Amino acid sequence: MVFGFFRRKKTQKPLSVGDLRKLLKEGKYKDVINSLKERYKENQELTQIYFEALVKANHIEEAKKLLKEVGKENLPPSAVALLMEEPKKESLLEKFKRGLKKTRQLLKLDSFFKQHKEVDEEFYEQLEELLIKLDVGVDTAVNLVEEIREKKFTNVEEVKDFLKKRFKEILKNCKGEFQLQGIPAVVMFVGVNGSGKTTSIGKLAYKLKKGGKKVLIVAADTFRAAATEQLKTWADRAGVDFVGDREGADPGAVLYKGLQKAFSENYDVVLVDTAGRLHTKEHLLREMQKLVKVVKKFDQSQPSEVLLVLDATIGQNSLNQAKMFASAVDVSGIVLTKLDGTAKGGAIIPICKNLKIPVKFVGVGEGIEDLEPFDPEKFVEAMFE
Ligand SMILES: Nc1nc2c(ncn2[C@@H]2O[C@H](COP(=O)(O)OP(=O)(O)OP(=O)(O)O)[C@@H](O)[C@H]2O)c(=O)[nH]1
Ligand SMILES: [Mg+2]
Repeated sequence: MVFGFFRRKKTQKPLSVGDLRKLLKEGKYKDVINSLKERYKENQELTQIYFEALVKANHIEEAKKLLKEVGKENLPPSAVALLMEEPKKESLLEKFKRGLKKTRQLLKLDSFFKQHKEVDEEFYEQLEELLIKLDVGVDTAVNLVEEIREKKFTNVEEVKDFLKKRFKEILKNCKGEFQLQGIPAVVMFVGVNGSGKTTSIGKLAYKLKKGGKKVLIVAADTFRAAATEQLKTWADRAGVDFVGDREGADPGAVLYKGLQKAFSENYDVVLVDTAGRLHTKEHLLREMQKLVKVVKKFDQSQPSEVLLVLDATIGQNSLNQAKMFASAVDVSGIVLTKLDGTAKGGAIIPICKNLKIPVKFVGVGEGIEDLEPFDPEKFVEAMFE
């Protein structure tokens, strides 16, 4: 059987130039690469097709090597141009600005300060209203306006600068470094359903992989149908390895299997997805505790991080969720997702003030690059710009 399989493969006719071009057109770059890997040097046409497939499949290093080997004059100019194109890098400030677009547009923070010329009673009242809409919390809004009154500013710009300074001071207490301690470092993601755990794992896996880490994703959410499939898709997108099982499997057993692989195959990081909903809240929290125990069986000092994923669009309501999870497991950091989907960008302030859990990452969109470490300075600048 096995021999038959190999024989069949060996005697298979190589794909023709026409077939290869068709595959290219259909976007089946991997098939083209596999078919030409051993024979792209046979003639220039095959080299060109191979090069184009490498570029389009984002195999940048191999494409650059081939370019150097054969020279750009022998390769299709459009593919060469595509390869040389610098991907437009968005700065952290730009990313936060994009993430805070709704907050900025709907609340018109910037024009608010431009509109007002005088620091008068009307200004104080409108400022308080604005801060409440921003979801910084009523107490904080009232207190900040009180502080501003006491300062007796005469210029609106001074008020804006003062507010920026105070926001930064408050948020500085919530800045926390993402910790990867131990090899492998185990990072667990917890949070209610729909908060963005799976998506954030995909984004973080991609980031870590780009940073040269060997990453394994483990699907310990076996409760929801399609959860494993969704996570697998993210693992493929990020180009990292994956361990999962069928729906309804014991999450602890899946985690055990994943950790066995991670500890024996030299992984640097293990990212663990967990369920967002079980039969009851108590059941969910107990499950999280059980998963932590499984991790500790492998290494008492793990998990390196337990990240609580909170959806920014629900604003301050996320405080209750946070308290619930923190009552069951040692939450070490927060991932605040969907900042781009809300005008309540200021909710990070009460989250920071009340929870005293550092915000480690912020999600600013659905794309694979839309996760950034939380930087209070840039965050506040982006909000007011
Ligand atoms: N706009 C935006 N959408 C996001 C962000 N993060 C996650 N989402 C979306 O939120 C939805 C839920 O995200 P998931 O990652 O599936 O959430 P989850 O916590 O894994 O949910 P369960 O598996 O049901 O527990 C998806 O449609 C995501 O695309 C973000 O930063 N911005
Ligand atoms: Mg999920």
